[in-house]
Amino acid sequence: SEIEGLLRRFRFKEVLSDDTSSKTIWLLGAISTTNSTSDADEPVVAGHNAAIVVLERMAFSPLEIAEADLSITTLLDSAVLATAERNDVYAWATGETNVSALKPDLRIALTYPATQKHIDKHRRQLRRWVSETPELYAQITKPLIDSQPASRIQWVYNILSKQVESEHIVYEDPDPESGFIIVPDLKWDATNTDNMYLVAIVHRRDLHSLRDLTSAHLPLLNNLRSKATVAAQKYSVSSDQLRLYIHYQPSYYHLHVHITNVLLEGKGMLAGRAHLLDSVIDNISNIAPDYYQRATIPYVLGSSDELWSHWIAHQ
Ligand code: M7G
Repeated sequence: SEIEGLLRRFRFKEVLSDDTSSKTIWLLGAISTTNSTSDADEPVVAGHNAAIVVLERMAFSPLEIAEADLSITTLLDSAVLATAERNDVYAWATGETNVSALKPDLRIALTYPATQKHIDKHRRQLRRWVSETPELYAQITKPLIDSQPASRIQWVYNILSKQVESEHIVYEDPDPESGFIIVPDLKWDATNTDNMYLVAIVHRRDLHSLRDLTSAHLPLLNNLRSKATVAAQKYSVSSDQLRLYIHYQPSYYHLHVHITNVLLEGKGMLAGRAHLLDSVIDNISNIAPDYYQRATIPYVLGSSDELWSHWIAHQ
């Protein structure tokens, strides 16, 4: 096959990244345009001979699940129950099963020729925590938000002006002050309600992030809280099955709220980025009307985030 031919000519250069939770590794290498073996040291050139190979261990297939009893038998036969441990009622070990040899258990994906963008996207990022005080917000973050070109959130304006995605609107409150539009998020196929993922985009254009919210916006936030419930009912997801949160930092600086089924779990809900809407409302209502102007907010930055270099430059 074509992919096989390309993979045979792949010369490994480096591991770009690996992820233990998805059991995936990303490899960078070169696929030479000639067939000779003498060019083993040929440099990897983005957009030319560069190739990214992704290896992913596959989930248990329906067949393997059906044959799970067989897996246990072969596991015991292979007598590789190494590193067995026991603690109270809990016991664990590692082993090998050859049931999987009957069917593919590895997925290979290839990007070739890979551009520099492809390579950067998959290269492991450095990550670090920053602790954003109101002063650091004013010095570092706010200038960057203010300098964002409007084109970054053109897609938001397209939704609000109903030029795009209007046929998918799940709920709209047209009030210019306390209104918003709720649409299925890009990440959701809008079919499986277990993964329900909606996004509420507010009509007013002066709220960029969590930092801008004060008690003046409680009517908007409370309105959104209750109408999100109405929107989710269209997918038979009830009020107590919803996870509503605001990202800080968000990718787009126009206030929006993530509305998801509580069954859905993912990176977008990690501590340090997702701020629950209910807590936001409570902090503003019951702790201080200017809570988010006074709070120190910690978050994680990745080295490819635009803010990263601004924090480094500040030190
Ligand atoms: P965010 O908190 O700014 O950043 O959320 P994140 O993308 O890093 O989570 C923006 C949300 O809007 C995300 O959940 C995106 O999947 C979603 N989104 C982005 N775009 C460009 C679109 C779009 O064009 N349409 C819809 N419906 N959702 C989008």
